[in-house]
Amino acid sequence: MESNAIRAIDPEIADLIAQEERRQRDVLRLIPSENYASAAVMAATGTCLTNKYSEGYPGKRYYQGQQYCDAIEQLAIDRARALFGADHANVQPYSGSPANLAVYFALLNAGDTLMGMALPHGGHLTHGWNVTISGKFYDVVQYGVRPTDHRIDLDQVARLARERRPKLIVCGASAYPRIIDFAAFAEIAREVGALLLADIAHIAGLVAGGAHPSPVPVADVVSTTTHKTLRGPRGGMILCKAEHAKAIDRAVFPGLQGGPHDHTTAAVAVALKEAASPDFGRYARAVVENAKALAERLMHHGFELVSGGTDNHLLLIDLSNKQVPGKVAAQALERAGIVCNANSVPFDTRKPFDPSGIRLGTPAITSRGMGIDEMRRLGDWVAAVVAAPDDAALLARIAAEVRSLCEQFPAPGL
Ligand code: DSN
Repeated sequence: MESNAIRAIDPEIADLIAQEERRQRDVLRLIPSENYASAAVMAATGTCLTNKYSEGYPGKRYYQGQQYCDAIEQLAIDRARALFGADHANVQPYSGSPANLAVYFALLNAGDTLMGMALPHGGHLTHGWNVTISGKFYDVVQYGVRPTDHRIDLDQVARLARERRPKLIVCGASAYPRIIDFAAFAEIAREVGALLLADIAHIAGLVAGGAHPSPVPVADVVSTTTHKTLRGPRGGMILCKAEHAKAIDRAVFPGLQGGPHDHTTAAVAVALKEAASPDFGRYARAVVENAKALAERLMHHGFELVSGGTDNHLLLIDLSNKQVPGKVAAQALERAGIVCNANSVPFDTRKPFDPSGIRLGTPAITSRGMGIDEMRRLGDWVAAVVAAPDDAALLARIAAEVRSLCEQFPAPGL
């Protein structure tokens, strides 16, 4: 939906946006952390709210002129609490990484012990990985998956927790295709006197739509982004038990951030309203059904899936048996109109920038209305590309077929 206002001032940027829009229409977008926000969500981000400063919280602001921003933020908070059944919601984090940092700032002191899932096993940078502030400011202990079945090793989690007595345990992942047993994490946290943070950035939409168990009843704090399976604008959110509300709010503002992005807050409110509809529950279930169908088709073609399949929105494929590095596969797939990302697999022997795997997800293509038949076609295309990543004619033919499939399933919001 091109804006004439942008073209009038800056045709160069208008052209680039138009080309990106065409790209999003014409390709199969399989990066599991991406989606298509609705036209309503995108429209809310492009409003006059971008002009306002609202440091503070509804009813307690530092600047005047807040009658509408207060109402907008309160609606977003109320909808987040209702959708997830949370005592308290903070909708101001700029995205997932600052949301997690705010949680650490609220609950930990520098040097305290933080336990999270290792990045190469599917965790996230902000869960204590050594190159990040979370890895540098805290005494980090990392758990991972079992070599035998690639499931989170809860025995290891319990053993490490007993040995190291972390103040905070983080569960949640960026590249883990299975259900996370939040209740088991909560039990371990309780046993060792730790607090539990569940980072549901990837699966928030599945949780909201009832397609993945919710951590809200058992975790002290839940963090998320708003733009992945939840299908909102780029943003973050923290849900927590009432007893942590003050500390979380203080850590977000003034602890870590300045004024909230009110245009994003409005778009978050819109997305939360959309996510509360029965349609969204159907969407969340379809995301998982599609991921399972794609997994089955790929396994039928001899692909090795980390953990042997999926329970959620993503698939992690180890391409070692195909003798094609992840990056080569991802680049060839993009030439065929199928966009994913190269990804490390657990116990990878290759480097993170040139890993053994690829990560595929179904949130965006499911938002286009694609279903089981399209997943089978997609699995066949992926197999053909990985079998012949240098065959330019084949890649061009598949790209044309992908474009014609995309025309049958219009991209929402574009
Ligand atoms: N970059 C996100 C992802 O792709 O999973 C996580 O922050």
